[in-house]
Amino acid sequence: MVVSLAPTTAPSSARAHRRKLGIVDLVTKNTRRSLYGRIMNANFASIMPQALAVWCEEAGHEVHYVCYTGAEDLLAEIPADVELLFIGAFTEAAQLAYALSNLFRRRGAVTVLGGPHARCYPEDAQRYFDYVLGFTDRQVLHEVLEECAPAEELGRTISASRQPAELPSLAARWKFVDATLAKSTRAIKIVPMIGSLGCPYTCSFCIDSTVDYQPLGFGAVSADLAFLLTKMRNPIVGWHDPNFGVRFDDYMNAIEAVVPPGRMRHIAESSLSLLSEPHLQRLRQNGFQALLPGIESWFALGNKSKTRHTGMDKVRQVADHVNLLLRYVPYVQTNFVLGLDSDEGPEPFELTKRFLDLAPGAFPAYSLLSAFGRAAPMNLDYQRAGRVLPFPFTFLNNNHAMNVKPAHYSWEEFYDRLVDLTRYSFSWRAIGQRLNATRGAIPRWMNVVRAMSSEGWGRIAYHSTIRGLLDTDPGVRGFMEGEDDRLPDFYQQRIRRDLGLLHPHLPEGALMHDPNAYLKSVGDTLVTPLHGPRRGRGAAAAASLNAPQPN
Ligand code: B12
Ligand code: SF4
Repeated sequence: MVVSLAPTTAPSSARAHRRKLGIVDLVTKNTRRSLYGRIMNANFASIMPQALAVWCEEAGHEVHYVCYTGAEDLLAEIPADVELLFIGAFTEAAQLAYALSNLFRRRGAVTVLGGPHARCYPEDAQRYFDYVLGFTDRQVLHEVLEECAPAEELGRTISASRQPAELPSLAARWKFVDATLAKSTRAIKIVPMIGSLGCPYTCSFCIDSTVDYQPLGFGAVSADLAFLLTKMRNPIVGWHDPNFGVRFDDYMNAIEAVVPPGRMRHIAESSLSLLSEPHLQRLRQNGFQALLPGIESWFALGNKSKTRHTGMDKVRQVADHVNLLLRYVPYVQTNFVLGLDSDEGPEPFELTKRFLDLAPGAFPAYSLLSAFGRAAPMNLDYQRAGRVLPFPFTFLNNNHAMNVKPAHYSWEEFYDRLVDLTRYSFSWRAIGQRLNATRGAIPRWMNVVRAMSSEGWGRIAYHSTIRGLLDTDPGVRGFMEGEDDRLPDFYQQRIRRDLGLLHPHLPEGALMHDPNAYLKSVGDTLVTPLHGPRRGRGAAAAASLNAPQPN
């Protein structure tokens, strides 16, 4: 990570008043941690809450930082008398964030939301927070720290005009990183790092398609890595760059300048188009242990896999490429999006099964097509067509609900095929084949644990439940068809269970949201909602893509 900042002068009012601040990074939305969650949640900590903690301390404030992994008692860890509470949340943790905000506002605190949920749903979040931050730099933060005023009605939304030019160094963040890693198992401790923001490409489904690419300084990357070697023996670095591998040579030079061979391991999300054999050779030399390329679809997004092929031709080409990756890197996760408008009938699902047969060593991660508010320009099309369903935020994590009505599937057909594919992917046979095709103790063990945990068997059970409810619960069917906006009991109970003791603090109205707020904010109108599936794979449909996992 990034340029070290010269010690800053605290703004005058901050010097005059040392505030007591809470900073919470909500990595999960509930206390029920699967086996995989127990091993991995602390490894998914975000960088920005740590950066804010550094900036706030540099400005002279007292900071209480908590990375919530599901094991902590949040109310015990955040002092009851904080003056300002910052919460970083993905959309799946929005309702937990709203409940916390409500509770702390009642105690007299001013609350601030940042992170993916704030960027995607600011209109909703400002009803429950005093401040909702988009791009956040030191200046935006100081504005909040100075003003620190409770909202009269709607919270104030503030965003810098662009991503910050610099972030605190790893050395400055270290005490927060260290406190979080103390919560993870000894075998896997992943240090969150970032070397660039934004992306030079413009895939219209992606949150970064409109954000300029900006390296944060390769000298700073080297400095961070050199620092890390003084702290851990054989560290694992998890790169959070939206698109790792742009400026590939600069990155590799920055690593090679300070990291002796064999001293560090890395994990990165990158597209197949960037993973040529010469690049893979260099990644291996530099200790890259896990790569997470996005394949997304057999009928669209060929540019990400560097192929013009579609269908079975693409399956063969991508499987060959993924097998090549596995010769250089022990762990590969392939990301797919299910339910895209370019998909129709059994073929996309059957092709994915053929891919699993041809590249058995890769761990498949499936995301259900999701439109996260204003994450991507493409979401306007879904809203305009009346296809976005008001599933509560807590279900919007690419798995617990698909909030876009599929273009070419009935829900029954979609869920039948989804359950079938998930069963195929995490059957004993597939687990055994994956084990045989993977090298190294940790990658092999990870693949088995993930398959048997919430990521595999847990998904089979969950999707099968939804499929059953489509037959037996008219409320669920009506909701998913967009004919009834009353939230079915099944979902209400899960929210109650997810929020646990905080459920009574969920503010009135915060269970549901307006799924078309983005469209309304641009002054556009809704086209008549669709009932039932549409047929035919048209050009417009093929263009309507929203891939929840870039790269
Ligand atoms: C790296 C990454 C991950 C990493 C690290 C996650 C983490 N905890 O940070 C991993 C692989 C673990 C991950 C997992 C998931 N991810 Co992810 N991930 C990303 C990715 C590629 C980059 C995000 C990033 O760190 N950018 C760099 C930071 C510095 O920039 P930024 O996020 O824009 O943040 C700015 C502001 O938002 C603000 N800010 C950020 N945090 C905070 C906090 C506070 C308190 C404040 C005040 C401000 C603030 O300041 C920053 C500077 O301006 C994005 C896609 C993208 N291209 O952005 C998806 C993305 C964030 N992920 C997404 C999703 C859905 C997931 C998963 C649910 C997927 C899944 N099913 O497992 C999980 C959830 C994990 C979790 N709950 O922690 C969605 C989020 C959508 C949403 N609204 O929730 C995104 C946007 C991808 C998409 N679909 O478009 N992810
Ligand atoms: S999907 Fe990947 S390549 Fe496309 S804009 Fe987003 S980060 Fe860039």
